Amino acid sequence: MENAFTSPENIRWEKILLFSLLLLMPIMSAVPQEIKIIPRPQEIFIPSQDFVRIGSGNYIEWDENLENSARYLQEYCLKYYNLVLKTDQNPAGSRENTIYLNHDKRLSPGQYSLSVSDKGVHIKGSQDGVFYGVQSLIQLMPPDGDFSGESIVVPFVEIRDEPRFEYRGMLLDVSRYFFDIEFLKKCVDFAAWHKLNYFHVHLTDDQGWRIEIKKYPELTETGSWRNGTMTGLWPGTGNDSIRHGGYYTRDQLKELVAYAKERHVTIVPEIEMPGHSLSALASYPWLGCTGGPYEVKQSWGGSIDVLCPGKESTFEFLKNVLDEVIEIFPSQYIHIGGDECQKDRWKECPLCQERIRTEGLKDETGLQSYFIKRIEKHLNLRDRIMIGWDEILEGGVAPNAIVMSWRGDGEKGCLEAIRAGNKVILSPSFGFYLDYPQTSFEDSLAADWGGVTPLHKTYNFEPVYKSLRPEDVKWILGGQANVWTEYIRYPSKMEYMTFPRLSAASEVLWSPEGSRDWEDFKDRLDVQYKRYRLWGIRYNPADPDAK
Ligand code: TNX
Repeated sequence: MENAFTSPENIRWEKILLFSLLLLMPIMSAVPQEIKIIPRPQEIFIPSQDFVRIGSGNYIEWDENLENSARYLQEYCLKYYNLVLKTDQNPAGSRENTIYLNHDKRLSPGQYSLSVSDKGVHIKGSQDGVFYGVQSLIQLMPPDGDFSGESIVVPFVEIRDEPRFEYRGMLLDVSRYFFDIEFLKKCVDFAAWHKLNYFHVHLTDDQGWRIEIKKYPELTETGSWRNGTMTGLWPGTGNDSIRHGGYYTRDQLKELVAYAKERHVTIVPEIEMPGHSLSALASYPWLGCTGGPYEVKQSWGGSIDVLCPGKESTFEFLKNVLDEVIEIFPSQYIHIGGDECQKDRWKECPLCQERIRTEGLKDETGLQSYFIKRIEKHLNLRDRIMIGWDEILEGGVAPNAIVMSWRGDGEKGCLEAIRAGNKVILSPSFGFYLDYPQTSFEDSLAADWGGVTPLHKTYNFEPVYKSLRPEDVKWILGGQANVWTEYIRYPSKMEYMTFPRLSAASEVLWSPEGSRDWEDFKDRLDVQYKRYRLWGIRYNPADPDAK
């Protein structure tokens, strides 16, 4: 039946339109995308509007020890563009449209240069630097993905770049809710795409023990399961009575470490002590002052029952646990928690009181300090550096420890640590806690103990506080964004809470302070959203200026 829309006249026009669109298509796909990289590189120069075309059959040539970055890029191009690139260590000299990965001894660790010109794509630097260069190259590729497998275009550009801070981290709490190992690998990808180099896994807490320890099987038999979880925001509205738990085997964790290493990410394990340890106490009640019985906690908030430093057996246990942790994780940093330890039990415990007397300690705060210092000594003997939350400053800080400053805007803990001669990593709950809601109209259940953390609050956090003296700055190792999971049950929610704030945090930690520009960041965010979709990341699409 003919009608106004299918009249021969209209069909002709449709054909013409379609034909001209088809003609335009190769031109459209040949237009390189604008250069919008997150975190923003230090220097970008655009010599012309020209571009290089990379297609299936083209090569990635790599210098010795850079094979890892070459393989990563090869896999990336296959996965997201269906491009089949070849890799080769031997420079052939005459190949067209080649990506070259080369050492440049003049560049310091983390620095890289990236040049896209009629001579091809050249990335130079140290091992880490070249990997970061590859990450920037990835962000020069079409953000929409293109699965034709024929070719993609990469715009001409000259980039020189380096990280502002040496420690750039994110944390996932896997104790409050368990996330499977595949999701932890995805988190490593999140880190790598943002040039973050540490992924801190909060493996133990009152609500669950998540790491297999051969010597203490009850930790996972008992300690990794709870019989229900509180519902509603703290202090809660009830209990779901659903058994929840899970743990990672040693092999799974070693696999994670290897996966992360290929992406230049170090996994920092955290074993909480002496507070936040109820899952250990439930497994081995002799670890507590009262001897129990204890249960893996079903609600959020702290626990009055903590590890007993009056008994030698507690230290024996912790040393054995840490020795197994060290076997799995090559990280030079081992995190021992140290936060929010309630001292009520220690006040009533004869063994703790005896310890205070015999060691000449002032009080229970002194006992916490004694505890942490003993643990640090053990880790130092094994050539590892201890990290602890800023409470480890109380009662005298362990001499070589790194303080992770989290309370408030992090400034107080930072200044105290530096005055005591300790290095600092900043992960302030004001700005870098990604479990807090992103907007005030957020309707999902989100931790409300720290208030709303809009994107610009994360973006505008400045780790070098005005109160610091110039000579203090070198004590700041970097910073970390934390995803606590009391109200984050599933990976999709984790992503929704994390993005786009992790992108903002990465710019705080990577880019020069002077280049931070909110309007410019928002402009680049539009392309980042497309990349999230390409990478299969769920994100909060709220207006970036939403309060
Ligand atoms: C404080 S940060 C905690 C965590 C909670 C978090 C919730 C820190 C060292 N302790 O145990 O999960 O707040 O935002």
